[in-house]
Amino acid sequence: MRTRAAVAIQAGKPLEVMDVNLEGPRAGEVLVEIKATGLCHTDEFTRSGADPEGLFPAILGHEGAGVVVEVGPGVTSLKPGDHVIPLYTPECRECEYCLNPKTNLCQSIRETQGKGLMPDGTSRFSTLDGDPILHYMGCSTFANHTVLPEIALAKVRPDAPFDKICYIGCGVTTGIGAVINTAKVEIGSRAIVFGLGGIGLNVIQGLRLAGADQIVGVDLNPSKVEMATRFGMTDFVNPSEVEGDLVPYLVNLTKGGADYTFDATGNVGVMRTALESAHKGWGESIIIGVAPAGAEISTRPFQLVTGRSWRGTAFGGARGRTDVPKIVDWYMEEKIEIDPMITHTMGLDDINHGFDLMHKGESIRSVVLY
Ligand code: NAD
Ligand code: AHE
Ligand code: ZN
Repeated sequence: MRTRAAVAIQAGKPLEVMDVNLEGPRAGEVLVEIKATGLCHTDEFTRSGADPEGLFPAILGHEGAGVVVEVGPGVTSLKPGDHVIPLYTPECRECEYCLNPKTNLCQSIRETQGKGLMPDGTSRFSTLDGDPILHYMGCSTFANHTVLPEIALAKVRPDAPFDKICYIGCGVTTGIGAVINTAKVEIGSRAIVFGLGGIGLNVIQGLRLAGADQIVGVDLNPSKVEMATRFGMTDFVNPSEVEGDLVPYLVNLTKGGADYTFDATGNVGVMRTALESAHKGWGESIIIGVAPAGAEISTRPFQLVTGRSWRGTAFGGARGRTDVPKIVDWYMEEKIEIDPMITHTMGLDDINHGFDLMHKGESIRSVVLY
C-alpha cells in the first residue's frame, strides 16, 4: 500500500513529508493505522545527527497510538479494529530479560530494531522508486500506517482518545515509571527533577502520585514553572539565578540532599549535579536523559563510596504490554493528567513546526494528528 510519512532523509535536515510504499505484515507482524503521535526530544536527538545509532533515510517517531488494520500469519493476541500503542521496548515474555523481574529491557528484537529493520532483517518501507527506508525504534509513528511486531504493541481500551494516549507511548510512562518502577519512591521523600519538559513533568506527576513531600524542579527556562507547579512541584530553581555552586544550594534546599534526583535533560554536566545533590548515605540519582554520541558522565568515586547511587531507566522500567494498558486506565480514571501537557497539535505537513517549538522551549508536547 501507499501511505503518507515524514521522512528523515539526512541528519540535520528537516523531515520531508511524502508518499511512501509500505509492505503488508509478514509472520508475527501487524499493520497499524497511526491516529496520533507525539514529538519526543529523542526524535529530535536522532534527526539532528547526535544519536550514535541514528540511521538515514528513516521514518522517525516512537510515541503513537492507532488501530490494527491487518495481522500477519501467527498473530494471536491482536485483531483488526483493536486499539494499540506501539512499544519501542517490546515485551516478548520469553527472553532471558523478560524472565528476569529486575529489567524491562526485552532483547528479543533489539539487534534488528537498532539497525532500523524488522526482526527478519528487512524493511517494510520504501520510496515510490523502490529504495528502502528504515524503521526507527521499531515504531516509525511519523507514518500514517506502519508495521510492527506483535510483541511491540500494547492493546488498550477503545474509549481512550488517541490524541492524548499517544503520549503514554513514551513521555508519560517514562516519567511516571522512573519514579514508581525504577526509583520506587517512598511516601514523604524529597526529590529533585532536572529538566521540566515532556519527561520531567511526568516525573513530577509520578512523585506526587508516590506521595513525595518536597519536589524541587530545576530548569533554565522559567516559562516551565506554571505547568510544573500545577503537576506538583513545590520549589523551583533556575540555575542561572543561583550564585556560586548549584550542588550546595540544592543540598541546603533539601535539608542535606534529596532522597531521589532525576535527570531529564540529557546534559552530562546536569547528570553530575543530580548525582551530587542526592543525599549522602542513601540518595539515588536516576538518569533518564539521552546524551549525545561520545558524551561521558563523571564524578569523584567518593560520591558513590559515601552512599549515593547512580542508576538509569529506559521507558520508565515499564513492561509495555502489561503496564501500558494500566496507565491508559489511570488516565481514563483521572488518576493522572495528560491533557494540559499537550500544548500544540498539528497535521503531518506541519511536523517540522513542532520541532521548532521544541527548540524554542515553547511547547511541552506537540502531537501530530493524522
Ligand atoms: P524537552 O526538550 O521537552 O525538555 C528538556 C528540558 O530540559 C527543557 O525544559 C529544557 O529547558 C531543560 N534543560 C535543558 N538544559 C538544561 C540545563 N542545563 N539545566 C536545566 N534544565 C535544562 O525534552 P523531553 O522530551 O522532556 O526529553 C528529556 C530527555 O529525556 C531527552 O534527553 C530525551 O531524549 C530523554 N528521554 C529518555 C527516555 C528514556 O527512556 N530514558 C524516554 C524519553 C525521553
Ligand atoms: N540510540 C541512543 C540511545 C537512545 C536511548 O537511550 N533510548 C532509550 C529510549 S529514549 C525514548 O525517548 C532506550 O530505550 N534505550 C534502551 C535501548 O535499548 O535503546 C544511543 O546512545 O545509541
Ligand atoms: Zn521518547
